[in-house]
Amino acid sequence: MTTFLIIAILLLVAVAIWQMTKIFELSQVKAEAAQVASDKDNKYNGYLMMAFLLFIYVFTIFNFVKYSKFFLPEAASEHGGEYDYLMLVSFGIIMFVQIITQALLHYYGYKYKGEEGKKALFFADNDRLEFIWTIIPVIVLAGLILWGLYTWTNIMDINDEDDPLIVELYAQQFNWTARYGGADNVLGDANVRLIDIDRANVLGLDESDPNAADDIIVKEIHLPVGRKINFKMRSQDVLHSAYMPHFRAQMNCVPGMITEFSFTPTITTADMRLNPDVVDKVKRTNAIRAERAAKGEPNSDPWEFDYVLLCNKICGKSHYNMQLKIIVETEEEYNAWMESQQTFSQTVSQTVTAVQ
Ligand SMILES: [Cu+2]
Repeated sequence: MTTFLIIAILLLVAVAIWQMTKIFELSQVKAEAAQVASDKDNKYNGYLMMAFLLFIYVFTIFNFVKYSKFFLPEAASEHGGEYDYLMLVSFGIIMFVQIITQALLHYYGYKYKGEEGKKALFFADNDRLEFIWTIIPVIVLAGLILWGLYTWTNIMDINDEDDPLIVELYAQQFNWTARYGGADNVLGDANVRLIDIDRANVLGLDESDPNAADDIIVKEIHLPVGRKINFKMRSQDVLHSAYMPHFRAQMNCVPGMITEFSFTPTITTADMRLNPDVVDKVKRTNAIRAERAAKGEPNSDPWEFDYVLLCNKICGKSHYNMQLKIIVETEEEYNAWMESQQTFSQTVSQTVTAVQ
């Protein structure tokens, strides 16, 4: 009710101001037609054009200075650098064109402002001009698209060369589960209809498939640095999207089919924590968290950087919180971690004994 009253009062005040301006305008009417813009009005608008141009430039620079700290740090995968470079060049071209065209647009608006006695020139068309402004974008865009397609094909060339590690990412509302192929690096068959929570078969592995027995199901992904990883994505319910921003990787997870993405991690978690951009981000975040802790608010524990797998497709109410930690480590550390994990057959037999 209070909100309604406030809105009503604001509306009435707005109407009153509008009416008062109208009265003021009417009282200013002189003998000559006040509706026709005078030289003074045109000059004023011309200056406003130039002021707006300045505003665009200052605002752009301000935003870059203030918000570029939110950019992702250096890419942590082999293809990531190429991807970032393509993005940087695309943005460079867009910025260059934007700066030039805005300057021309506003400057000509100012230069050719209306003046008493000045008549606009009628100009039907100009073949040379049309040719220039068609051919330049055609060449630039064709170059960008070809380069983009080349990069895309390179990134999406998923093959079994160089002995890749096979990792399954399983999406469901609202969490991720990962599965490794075990000693044979081959994932056992799985089907959503075989899911049996009571027997810890959370991913629906086919127990009759010998490849499934040594599979390892985990809630934290460990990746050996420098080894090619082939991810195979599945979804249990709706569309999800496996997004690993630090590795510049994203692929939709579609119910009923297996999608793939492949990359080679190049920077370990420990090394990434020393990256100046990451150090800076951790410092800023922990300053905010310390403030929260002082006020006794939640989410105030000190934060440490980790790679993450996120969901980048709005899949329901807890979509925002669908994430899994990724740890990139040396081959030895990875092997040691893998040794400490239980295989699918071990967890299933344990559950069966517990139930009995
Ligand atoms: Cu999701």
